[in-house]
Amino acid sequence: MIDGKKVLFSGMQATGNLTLGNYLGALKNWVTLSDEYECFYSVVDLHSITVRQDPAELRKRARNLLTLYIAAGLDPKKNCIYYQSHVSGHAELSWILNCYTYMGELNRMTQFKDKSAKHADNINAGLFTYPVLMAADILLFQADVVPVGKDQLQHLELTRDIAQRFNSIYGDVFTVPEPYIGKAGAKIMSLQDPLKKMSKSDENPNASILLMDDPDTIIRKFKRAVTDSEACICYRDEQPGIKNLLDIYCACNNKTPEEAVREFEGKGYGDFKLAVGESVVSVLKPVQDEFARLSKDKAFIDSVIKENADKAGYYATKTLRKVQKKVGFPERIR
Ligand code: ATP
Ligand code: LTN
Repeated sequence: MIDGKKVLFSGMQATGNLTLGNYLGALKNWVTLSDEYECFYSVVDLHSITVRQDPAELRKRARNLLTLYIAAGLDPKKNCIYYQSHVSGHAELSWILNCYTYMGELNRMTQFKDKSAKHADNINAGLFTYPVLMAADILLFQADVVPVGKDQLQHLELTRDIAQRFNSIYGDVFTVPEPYIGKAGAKIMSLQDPLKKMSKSDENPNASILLMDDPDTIIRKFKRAVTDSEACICYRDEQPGIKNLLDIYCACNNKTPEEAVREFEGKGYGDFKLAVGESVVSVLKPVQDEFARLSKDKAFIDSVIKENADKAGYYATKTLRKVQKKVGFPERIR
């Protein structure tokens, strides 16, 4: 608890261009939750180097991502928006938690299996222990709730296990966090293969809607979206392409699948795809405009970066000192 409010932590990697999946699955919920909780939203650049990055490009993407958090509607006065690499507590707690995590647990992580298959030439130890760093991110702020897409649930479960294990040895040190999965948009699928998640690292440009895509591109990608020959706008697993488009439509318009199905009764796929595309354009356009405006305001973004790193550092140090004491490190002499 901070000032009587429950704590929320979440983060995104500054790798690749953000997709509609990142927006509907995560960022949009962050904005909704930001009034209710004391929020920490990090650009998790320590995570990004688990796969090889171009340094200048990473720096640029990280700044763009931080700007995008604000453009999407997170007020930096109310929410702590900062770079993970500016708060050394993440790495320090991560080391400690490594010693309370089992190889067997990490071996089961599906994201590790997927990413090591994708980057077979660079299966580094960081990629393997990445879920421990994620646990450290969350536990460092004693977060009660962590809004993520469904693909991150396994990491959240591990975080809870680590916290409970630590607490059972040393007493109540960590808050055990709960995941928050939004009702709509928790798993947006590829427009070209609706059985695969929409991902920023997909090589097919038509598979993902990028947050910065212009309206024509968005509409064109939706027109080309893979569907089926059932000629029925129904919300069911047997029609994964249509189901995904309905999910996107619902997330953009805050509707339930039943409402959306009723709305499109008797309509053809062409009209439906156009309506989905237009909804996405109207959701993304204000974010894009605000991003363009904020990107020009260097002094403002710099001040956010500085102030919020200090604030995050304060809370991180509080937890870290407590943990260091519990495990038996000597007290600092001042
Ligand atoms: P990559 O595909 O390159 O591994 P990513 O698109 O999964 O990256 P992350 O930075 O790992 O991006 O994810 C940021 C947030 O967006 C996480 O909370 C994640 O759960 C969410 N997210 C990512 N893809 C989707 C998706 N297709 N649908 C819903 N949420 C998603
Ligand atoms: N692992 C996440 C990003 C991430 C995160 C976190 C999300 C890193 N640390 C803490 C929530 C809480 C990902 O790849 N999407």
